[in-house]
Amino acid sequence: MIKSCIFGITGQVGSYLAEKLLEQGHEVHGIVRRSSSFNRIRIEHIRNKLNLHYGDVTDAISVNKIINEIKPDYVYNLAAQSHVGISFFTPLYTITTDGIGPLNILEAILNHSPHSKYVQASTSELYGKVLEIPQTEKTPFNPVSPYACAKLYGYFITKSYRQAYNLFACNSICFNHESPRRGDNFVTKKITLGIAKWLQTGEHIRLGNLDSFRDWGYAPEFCDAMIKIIEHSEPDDFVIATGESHSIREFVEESCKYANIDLVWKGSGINEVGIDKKTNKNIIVIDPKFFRPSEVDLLLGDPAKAKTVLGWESKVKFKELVQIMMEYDLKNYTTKGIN
Ligand code: NAP
Ligand code: G4F
Repeated sequence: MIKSCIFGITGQVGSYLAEKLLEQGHEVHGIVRRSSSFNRIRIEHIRNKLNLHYGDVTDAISVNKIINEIKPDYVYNLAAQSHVGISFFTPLYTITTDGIGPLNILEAILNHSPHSKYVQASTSELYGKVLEIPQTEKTPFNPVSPYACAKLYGYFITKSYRQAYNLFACNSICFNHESPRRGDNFVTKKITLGIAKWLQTGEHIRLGNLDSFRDWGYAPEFCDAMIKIIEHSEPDDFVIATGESHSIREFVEESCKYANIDLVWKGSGINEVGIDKKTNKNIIVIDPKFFRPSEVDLLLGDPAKAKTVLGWESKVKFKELVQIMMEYDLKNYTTKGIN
C-alpha cells in the first residue's frame, strides 16, 4: 500500500488532500500540532481512517522521527503560517515555519527515507510586485512580505535538494485557492461568511484593500494538481492557477449578487462603503487595519505547463467558486456560529 504523509493535514488544503488520498487507497499519515483548543475540525469526519502523529515542522527532532518511522512514499508539505498579512506581525515565526520547516523535512528525507517523493506548497506570492503578466515558471520572483520571503527559501531549498542530492522534490507554485473550508480571516471567506452573517444580524464586514487582483481557484482541484506533480515521472516545478484574475471588489459584488443583495458603492478611499440599495444599510466598511505595509497588486497565473505536461487544468472558475462558497455559508451560518 502506498504511504502518504501530509504536513498541514488540519488545514484547508490538507483536509481535502487527505480525503483524496484515502479514496485512492493510500495509507495516510498526518502531522498535527498540540494546541490549547481543538484544531482538527476539518478532518474530524475522516479521523478514524487517518494515522495522526504529533509533530511540528519547526521541531527537527519530531520531523526526523516521523519520517524515519513511516518512511513514506509521498510527502506533501502544506504546513505553514499561511496568512500574508499576519506575517508582518510574526516575521520570525513565519520564516521558521515556512522556511526552516521545509528544510527540516528535506533533511529528514535525505537521511532516513531518500526514496520519498516530496511536494512543497509554494506560492504565487513569490511574484510579489510582479515583473511579468501573466506569471509563469520562468517569471522572476519579487517577494514583498515576510511570508513570501520565507516561502522563497522553501522554494529554493526544495530545488536545491533536488539538484544537489537527486531527491524527487518539486514545487507546486499555487495561486490562491479557496473553498468552504478556507480560514475565516482570508478575504474570500470573510466576504462569504460575512454576507451570510449580515443577512441575519446586520453586522457589516470590515475589509482593507478592495482593488488588488487575485487568480482564485478551487482548493480540491489544486490537490489534484499536487497529486499529479508527485506522480509525474520527473521532479519539476509547476504553476497551478486558473488563468483568470478578479479584484476583491468583484468578489464582493458577485457574492452579493448570489445572495440577491443590490449592492452599491459610495464614497472613496477609507470612507468608501458598500451599501444595500433597498435598506441603505452598510454591508462593507473600509478598515485601514487590514491594509498591508506592502501589497501584491495583481496575480494572474499561466498554467500552460501544468496542462501540457500533467494534463491538469482548473474547471471551477471565479463565478462558480463564489457560488460554492456562498451556498455553503448561507446554508450553514447560524447566529451561534458556523454549523
Ligand atoms: P492553512 O489552512 O493555513 O493550513 C496550514 C496548515 O499548516 C495547518 O494544518 C496548520 O496546522 C499547519 N501548520 C502551521 N504551522 C505549523 C507547524 N509549525 N508545524 C506543523 N504544521 C503547521 O493553509 P492552506 O490554505 O491549507 O494552504 C496550505 C499550504 O499551501 C500552505 O503552506 C500555504 O502557504 C500554501 N499555499 C496556499 C495557497 C492558498 O491559496 N490556499 C496558495 C499558495 C500556497 P494548525 O491547524 O495546527 O494551525
Ligand atoms: O485572502 P488574502 O489574505 O490572501 P493572500 O494575501 O492573497 O494570500 C493567500 O494566497 C497566497 C497565494 O497567492 C498564499 F500563498 C497565502 O498562503 C494565502 O493563501 O488576501 C487577498 C487580498 C489581499 O490583497 C489583501 O490585502 O485581499 C486583500 N484584503 C482586503 N481586505 C484582505 C482584506 N485580506 C484579508 N485577509 N482580510 C481583509 O480584511
